[in-house]
Amino acid sequence: MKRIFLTLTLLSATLVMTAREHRLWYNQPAQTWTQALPIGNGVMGGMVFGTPAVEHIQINEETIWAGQPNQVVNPNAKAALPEVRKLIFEGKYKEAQDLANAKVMPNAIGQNMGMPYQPFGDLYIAMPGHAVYQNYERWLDLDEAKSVVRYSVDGVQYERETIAPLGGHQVIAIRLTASEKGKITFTANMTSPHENVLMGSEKLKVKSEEFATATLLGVSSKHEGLKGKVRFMGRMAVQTKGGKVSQSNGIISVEGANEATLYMTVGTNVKNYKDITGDEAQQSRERLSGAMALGYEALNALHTETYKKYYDRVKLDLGEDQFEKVPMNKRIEQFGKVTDNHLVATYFQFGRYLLISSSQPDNMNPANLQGIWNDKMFPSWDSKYTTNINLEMNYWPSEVTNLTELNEPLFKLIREISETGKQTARDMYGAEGWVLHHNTDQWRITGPVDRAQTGLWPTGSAWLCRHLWEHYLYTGDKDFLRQYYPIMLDAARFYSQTLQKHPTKGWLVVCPGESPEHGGKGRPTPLDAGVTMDNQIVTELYTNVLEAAKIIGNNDALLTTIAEQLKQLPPMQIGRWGQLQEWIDDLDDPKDDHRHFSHLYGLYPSYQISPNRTPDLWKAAKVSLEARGDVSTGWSMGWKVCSWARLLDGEHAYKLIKDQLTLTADTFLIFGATKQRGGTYPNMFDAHPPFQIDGNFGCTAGIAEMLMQSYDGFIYLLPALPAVWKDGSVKGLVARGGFEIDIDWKDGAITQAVIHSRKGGDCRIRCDKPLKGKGLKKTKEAGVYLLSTKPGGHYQLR
Ligand code: FUC
Repeated sequence: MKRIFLTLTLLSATLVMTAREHRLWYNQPAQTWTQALPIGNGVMGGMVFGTPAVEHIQINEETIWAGQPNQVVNPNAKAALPEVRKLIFEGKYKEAQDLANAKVMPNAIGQNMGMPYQPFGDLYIAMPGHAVYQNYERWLDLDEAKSVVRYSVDGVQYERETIAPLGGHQVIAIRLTASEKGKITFTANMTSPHENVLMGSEKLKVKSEEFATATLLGVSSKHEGLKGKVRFMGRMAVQTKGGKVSQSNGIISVEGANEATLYMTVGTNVKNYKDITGDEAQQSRERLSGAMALGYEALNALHTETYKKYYDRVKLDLGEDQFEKVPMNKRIEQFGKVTDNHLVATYFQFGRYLLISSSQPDNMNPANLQGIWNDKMFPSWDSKYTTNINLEMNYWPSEVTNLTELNEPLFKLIREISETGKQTARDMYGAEGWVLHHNTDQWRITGPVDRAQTGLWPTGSAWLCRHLWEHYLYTGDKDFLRQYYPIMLDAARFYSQTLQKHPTKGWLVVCPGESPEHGGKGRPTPLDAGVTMDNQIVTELYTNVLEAAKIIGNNDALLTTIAEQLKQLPPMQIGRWGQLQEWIDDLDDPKDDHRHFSHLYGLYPSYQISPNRTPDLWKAAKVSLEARGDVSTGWSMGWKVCSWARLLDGEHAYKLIKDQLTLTADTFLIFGATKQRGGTYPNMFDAHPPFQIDGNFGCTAGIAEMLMQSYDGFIYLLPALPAVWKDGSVKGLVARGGFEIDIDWKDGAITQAVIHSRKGGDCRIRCDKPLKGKGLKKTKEAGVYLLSTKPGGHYQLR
């Protein structure tokens, strides 16, 4: 009996281990970069093409950026800004814009506009005789975070497993196996698109064994007059079972091995945003030997364990996989026509996978505009950090989908720009505190870039501060709040000294500011004063600082000032067609379908607009969003999923998921010939177009928001469930207040919910359907229940 039980247990354990829940599966190699599959550990990123005859892995390392430590501030700005403000207040917007472009913007005096993130290069593995193959398949396994390629040649089955291991070893490892002994024969080499790279070779001692390594040394590019000074060294070596290994001219050859693992890494001289005195050769040696000393099995075990620690926290089941054998590109293509709920769950988990793979706690940089995956020397928008929505959107899923530690590189960036932003505040505005405009990069620039009409927007700093406060709300970590409070306070200090009294309205306003990146009807430029989004952002920062001060017991003199100023900030206004006004004047055009709908910042990510507290504004926000339309750029649609979820309209949110999961053809766009619309590439990357990762993250957060929301002191269970997700379950979403939420539902109604309380405390639950559970009390308000929890308590509701 005992033995039978043991066998059954082992069997079910094996079944659990082998059950594949989510993968991106294809039956052809990638022809293009947006068909290749991303792997990453936040430091190293790889795009695996899976071509049998010549495997191609495009390689990134997070610190390879053009240029060198750098700041951009126009010394004429301080003198010119009062005049720019005056012109705006006089309604001379065009003149204000011209003056700002001539005197305020750093590029007016030949300074650069921030540096691009650049690729390392490419790794190729050529296998002679593999041009003709059968039984081909490749996939990205989201449950185990690995890429697998499998095919056969002359009856021998070959397999390549590629990982970018988590757990502190910054390499990419490719294990090549075959169903027969002695069949692994290949040559491997690295190339780079950078100029004047040097190939080399070197012996590397790993434990007591010596390995031949091939190296590639390069330096990042000069850009907009700033010399490239990031030195990088790629390095690779191979471990084999059987066969012969040789190395010459940067090429590693393996002949007749039973099995081989190729390890590849990159070291750079970047120590931090202001120090590039590191030793790239030494770092590449250390990275490679550390991983090789462990060996593939141990490296992979550590990788899987580390990965699962994050990934397994949330499970989403929207139904069985009906299309397991349909390649992912086809599934995306047919999604608008057939119901494929499993695809939505996979897209959601892919978003979490991308954050785990591009934003690890000890990284130098947070996930950039493309995460860490970029094959272009000069990618769109430099693949840097756009802070008028894109960087923030990358981190929308981090708390709610239970990946809180992955915020760490974002918090590090905020710490660093709060240093560099002091100089910008002082030199540009003559103000204390710190400021960030609409872009930053590895060098943590904080001055305005591009044209005044997009770049002269000084509320990036305040927006980023909301991530600090929200982290506190989710975790209740007072030490964290104490550590970051000075940064929030100093961000507020900047506005406290730069807000202007509006000459006709009397309110205190940000000026110049703008509703990114467009102006109201009849305005020649976005440059303006007191736009709704700026008001909301400053309101939120001030409110959070005052709240935080109470929690940590701070009584800085500034608090009195900002409490006073808070009362003088412009309120949100409802305009002539019932819309939420985007600008201080009623300039909204009902035909405006601009991708940014910044005045709805107050609806999501913020919750200044809510159905319970501000029902009129909430209705007005709906009117605005309805008018904006659905189809747009990728990130805009991801944001709309979140926003429709906050408008408690699951059907409209789902419609946007369909719009987002529309296959984007991988063809060349002839400039001007095609109206750009967003969608999803065959590899599930979001298409702005081109690829921008924010859309993946925005939609992931939106899916979570459809299932559970938390603000106004409530936890909403299934607030925006579309009819098509009739039955399902979600486990491990996180609500503000530190509650972990599991929900099961059938026919659209909750069958069970479990609240796991991390810190104890009361929670109010809002749910349309009647709920019962131990300790759950009905309140006077219909559909609202009160639950008192203990730290570590689990509460089952039905
Ligand atoms: C903002 C957006 C663009 C793009 C860029 C990276 O400027 O308006 O659509 O996403 O960031």
